[in-house]
Amino acid sequence: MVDGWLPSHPVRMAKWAAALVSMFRKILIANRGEIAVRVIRACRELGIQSVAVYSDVDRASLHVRKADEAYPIGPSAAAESYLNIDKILDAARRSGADAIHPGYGFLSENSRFAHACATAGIKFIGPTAAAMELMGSKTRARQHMEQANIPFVPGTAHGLNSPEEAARVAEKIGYPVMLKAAAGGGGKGMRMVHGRDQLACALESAQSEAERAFGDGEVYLEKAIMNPRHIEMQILADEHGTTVYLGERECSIQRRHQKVLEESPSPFVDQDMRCRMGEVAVRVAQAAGYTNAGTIEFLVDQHKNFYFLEMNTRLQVEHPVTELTTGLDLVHLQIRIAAGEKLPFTQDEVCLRGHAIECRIYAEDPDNNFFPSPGKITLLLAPSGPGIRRDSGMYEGWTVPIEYDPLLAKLIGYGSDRKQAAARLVRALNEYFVGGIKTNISLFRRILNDEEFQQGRLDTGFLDRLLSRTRDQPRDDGAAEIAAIAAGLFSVLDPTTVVQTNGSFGALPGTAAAASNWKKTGRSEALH
Ligand code: MV4
Repeated sequence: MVDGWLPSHPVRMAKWAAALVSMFRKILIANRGEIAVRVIRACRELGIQSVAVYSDVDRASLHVRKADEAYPIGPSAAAESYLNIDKILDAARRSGADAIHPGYGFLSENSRFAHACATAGIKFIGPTAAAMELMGSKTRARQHMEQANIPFVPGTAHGLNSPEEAARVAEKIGYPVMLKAAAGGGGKGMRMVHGRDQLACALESAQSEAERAFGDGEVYLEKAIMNPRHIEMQILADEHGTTVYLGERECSIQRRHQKVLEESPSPFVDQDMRCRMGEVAVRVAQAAGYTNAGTIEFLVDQHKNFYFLEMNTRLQVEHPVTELTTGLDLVHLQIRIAAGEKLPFTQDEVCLRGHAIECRIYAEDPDNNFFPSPGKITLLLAPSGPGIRRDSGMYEGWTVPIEYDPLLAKLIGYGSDRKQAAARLVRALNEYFVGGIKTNISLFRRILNDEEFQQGRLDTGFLDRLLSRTRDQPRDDGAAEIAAIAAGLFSVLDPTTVVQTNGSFGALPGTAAAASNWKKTGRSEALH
């Protein structure tokens, strides 16, 4: 019953075990890929039956194979399957599931879904529909938090009605300012404005972009923080009024608002700052009446000032780095909280140990502007070993579909300090081989070898700077690459054939013959 290396008190553990009587019998996972597999694993460990749902193109996906049962929910288009509330609730009813875990993405932050689950008498493993709705609007959340002494970026807590109003506020707080969609997130409807002359035009385009993207054109204004860091705080809240924070995650390494590498702890955050950020995060969650796992995002400036940005009302992709540094299992705890249990530890008992770094392995081509690279995985050599965790949704022979997010797997390095975590990660990345499709694995070697990264000098511009540095370097004419391909081909071709074609490439006596047949076959497979 121990969830990690928290001190285990006999009395508390006995209560914990007794509470299991009211635990769910069967959980439906309304998701796919690595996160569905992650939740299935937690269910299995807790003795709970798991139910997968799948779209047409996902019928042979890993989550379908790993779950106890699986239900088809329709065509490949997400809108007709993973985003279809009726179909998912229908599968839940047919399977007799008493709870639904939404994972991340898809319906995970849809308050109508949470509401529909409650109406159907199925427990949604996450916050209430009301808490999700409050956090869905940045301006509403901001108004709601005004009493709770939360540090916000200076700006407005309501939508702008005119360019004149925007200009008055901008004049007061000083340019540059940021225009943001109230319903936004992910940078949609966001504009940086450097002066009065750009303001009216930017406001109009931000409003129409927000209207198109979210069906809500409300746009508000904040002072722009230059070269900020993105640091977020994990919280857990039970349904009995206890909220704790579990340390931060440094998420500044992003490309086009897509996180690429995350770590915990942040190299920028000291114990005092962590404590202050954690207390703010707990206040935000409590002011929202929040329950279950959640994340408070902060923008952090160069002077270590931090500002509440938004709250993510779901389990996040990068939750493993927090699991490794706290020793807690966040999915176990989500399920137990949803089942009505009290948190089995206090804030004082949470102890952070070591360092964890996560790489998001995507099916995309780093040499072609990170374009998606779907297709069949012909060969898969997966790393493991000391300090390595791999959460993966792929297997050899599986075809990566084009229809969904291209996240294939997460590779997490853990060590007693940042240097050891990074070294283990580099070692594991070099062991990783995914044949048949392109992946971004090579990008992580570049990041981890970068001097600024190694010094922990990160901000949200880090990755763009790294990528433009290498892009500007003169490329060779391809001769080295051609030579490498030729060498690879010759090394796996039958030496007798090679001699017939060109005697000069004949194998030296004893070397080719001595080479292991296993090695040869492996290389040959990899070249297909
Ligand atoms: C900002 C900002 C600077 N100043 N707000 C981008 C996504 C959205 N959730 C918040 N974002 C930002 N808000 C102020 N007042 C800079 C960003 C930003 C950013 C934030 C987090 C991670 C990556 C980012 C990349 C570009 C801009």
